[in-house]
Amino acid sequence: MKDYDKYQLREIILEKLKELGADCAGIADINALMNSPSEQLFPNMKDHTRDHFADEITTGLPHGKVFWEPDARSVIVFAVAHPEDRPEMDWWCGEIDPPGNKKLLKISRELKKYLSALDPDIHIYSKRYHVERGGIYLKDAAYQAGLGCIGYNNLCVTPAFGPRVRLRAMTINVSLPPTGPIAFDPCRTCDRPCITNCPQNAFSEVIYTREETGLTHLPARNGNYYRASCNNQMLKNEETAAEGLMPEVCDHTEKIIKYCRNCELSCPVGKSKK
Ligand code: B12
Repeated sequence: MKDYDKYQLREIILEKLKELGADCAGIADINALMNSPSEQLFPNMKDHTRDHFADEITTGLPHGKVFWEPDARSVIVFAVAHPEDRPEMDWWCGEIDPPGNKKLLKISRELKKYLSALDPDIHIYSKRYHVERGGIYLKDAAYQAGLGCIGYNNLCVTPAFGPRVRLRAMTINVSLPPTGPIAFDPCRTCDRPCITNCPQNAFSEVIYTREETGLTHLPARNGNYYRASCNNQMLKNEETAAEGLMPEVCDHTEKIIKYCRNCELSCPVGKSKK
């Protein structure tokens, strides 16, 4: 491998991500992410609705365990903003990825191409979306990379865009200086419209406690996010989806699924930013 200054390589990566269209990016310490709060809670979750691909785990690991490439040393995390006035970025066209996901994928492909050309000894791995298929817990990663904090809405809240971002991660075989966590907590002084605007009251009951789980970091901070209720809304969104055309992703009509985003759209953080 070329003799890089680690800070220099980090800047090259973060600059390139910006150039490729990422709206936020950072580096997480891989050790801080091994056995992160989400990974610890996962096997003890009280419901496992919507664990995609649970029947076809590709990592060979127990369900919910994160696969780390043996030579991975740092985690690159980036986000693409999904502003309220561009709702189509989050719309599924049947089973076809929303435009926002496609953009994230394109950025990771381009970054990989760029770094491999820069130095063939750099190994960079695109992490899948689902943990069952080799992904990582993206909110924990975003927190560690300094992209934001985990709010009362159980989402990563960024200073510039609030929670209205979608995340993606890659691992790299170079130990880079982490860019996070950062001191940022807008939720402390907020009256939490994210919680009151949930159509399924998914935040209305404490499901997990520190005592019972042994964890300091619980879903939605107070252990009051219930996945099954949230998922009921997603199922409703699928059932009520109307046929339509999204020419930018598909050349024929499909069900256009617009999943609920109330917990992110009602968050006041970063609202003035486009
Ligand atoms: C499965 C999944 C779902 C399931 C279940 C969600 C769940 N939380 O259980 C369903 C389908 C219901 C769902 C719903 C939604 N999802 Co979803 N989902 C995922 C997925 C694939 C895995 C999440 C998971 O299983 N977590 C495990 C459980 C155990 O953890 P948890 O409930 O999240 O709680 C943990 C964290 O909050 C953490 N934590 C809490 N406080 C702190 C503090 C610190 C310091 C740290 C380190 C950690 C931490 O610890 C908790 C465990 O104790 C991720 C992608 C990924 N690979 O990470 C996207 C993801 C979390 N979803 C996302 C989004 C946007 C949504 C929705 C808004 C729907 C939509 N329109 O896309 C809703 C919002 C739900 C909510 N408010 O939490 C985004 C979040 C982006 C962001 N800004 O944070 C992600 C990251 C996908 C992406 N492409 O960016 N989702």
